[in-house]
Amino acid sequence: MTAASPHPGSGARGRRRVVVVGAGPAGLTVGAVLRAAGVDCLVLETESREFIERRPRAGVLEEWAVRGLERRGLTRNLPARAQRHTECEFRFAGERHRLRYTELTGQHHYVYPQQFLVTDLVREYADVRGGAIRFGVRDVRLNDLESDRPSVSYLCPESGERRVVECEFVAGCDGAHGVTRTALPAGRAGLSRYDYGVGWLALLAEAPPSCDCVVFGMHPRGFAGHMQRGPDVTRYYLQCPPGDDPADWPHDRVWTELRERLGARGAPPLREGRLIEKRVLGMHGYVVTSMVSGRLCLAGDAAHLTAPIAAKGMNLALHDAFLLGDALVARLTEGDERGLAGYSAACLARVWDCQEFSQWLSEVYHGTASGDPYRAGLTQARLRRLFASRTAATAFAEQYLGTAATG
Ligand code: RFL
Repeated sequence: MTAASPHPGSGARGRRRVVVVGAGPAGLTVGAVLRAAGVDCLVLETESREFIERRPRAGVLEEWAVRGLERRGLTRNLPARAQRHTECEFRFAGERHRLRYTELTGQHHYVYPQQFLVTDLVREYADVRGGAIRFGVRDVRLNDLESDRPSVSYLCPESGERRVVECEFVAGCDGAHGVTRTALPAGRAGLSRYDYGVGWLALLAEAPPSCDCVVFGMHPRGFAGHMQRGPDVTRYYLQCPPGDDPADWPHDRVWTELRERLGARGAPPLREGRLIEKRVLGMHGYVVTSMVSGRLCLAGDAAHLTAPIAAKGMNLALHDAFLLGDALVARLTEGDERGLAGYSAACLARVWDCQEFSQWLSEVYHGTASGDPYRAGLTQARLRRLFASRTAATAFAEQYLGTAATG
């Protein structure tokens, strides 16, 4: 990506102070913060506006993240549309166990589907704050990132012409499959990876929730999860072999398996519905060990991925975006370098905290079905401790709510 011949066939050239690559929660939040401070920027996105406003993914927002959005004037619709969650339920050995995390910590979760948040952020960035955004761009390339005049180029969707945008900073917010991470110079930015060795069949059902809270089912046949997304849509997860084909999971097999794994004494029956999304996620994580190189700053999934085990990815993306947006504003309006200098370390403290919690929780979810009696024994010990010790339950609650993390 940092080739010597920067923009072959270059056409029109332009100039902005910041180019943000990617219009997900991270990129749009950075853009909205920049626009609120009057900083000129451009957001580039490969998909269409309609597509990103409908793409279902995450749904759980931590309270500190909502407060952060609120402080930046980014919660126009959220208070009216988000649900407030105060407890979750673990089901194992045929019994239900409630963990009342709000009672323990005073903090709660919000359930607000990612596509609602993205819709709000696009509107705020582009329509309200007048931010420039190009949808449907192709072949985004980054150049001269180590100089003080970096540039980003892309193919214009209408004309097919290459446009070049010179800038002062590039915010790499293009998710797990984007191009900005690959622009980090080899050898300088370390990448560490972890593979959980399991897959999750991620499902969206056109059905009301089957319980009033998030449910985690630990079963000898594998983990199963239930998460509300709205009055008529519910997300379910089923542990499966990594690389399984979603086509091997027809409607009846899915619901039989969910009933089995989420079954417990006194549990309300599952409310079945048409499956509108069915995809297998390989459960893995990675962390880029410096999120800044020259004039490129990464944020969100572009810099780190946490498997959706603990529902952390969107929250981490927002945490990065708050810090990056504020740091860029300080640098570009007052010449204050301190935010950018500490940016990577401040983000990574929270990122590693979430990686560690995901590992711990993964063993709780997956040990029972591992076929290894030692791992199954560890799972049982962790679950017993959670419900025998208020201190252990509070420590879990703090990590689940993201209040234990520093930064
Ligand atoms: P995104 O949301 O992937 O946005 C990146 C954007 O960049 C675009 N793009 C490019 N644009 C320009 N040039 C390129 N070369 C580009 N390549 C890509 C993409 O089209 C996209 O619009 O990254 P961001 O902003 O860092 O946000 C991260 C979150 O989306 C992610 O962490 C969460 O969805 C993870 N996640 C969850 N996180 C939570 O906090 N709570 C949850 O409950 C939760 N559930 C989930 C999840 C992720 C899931 N999947 C699909 C992996 C459930 C699932 C099923």
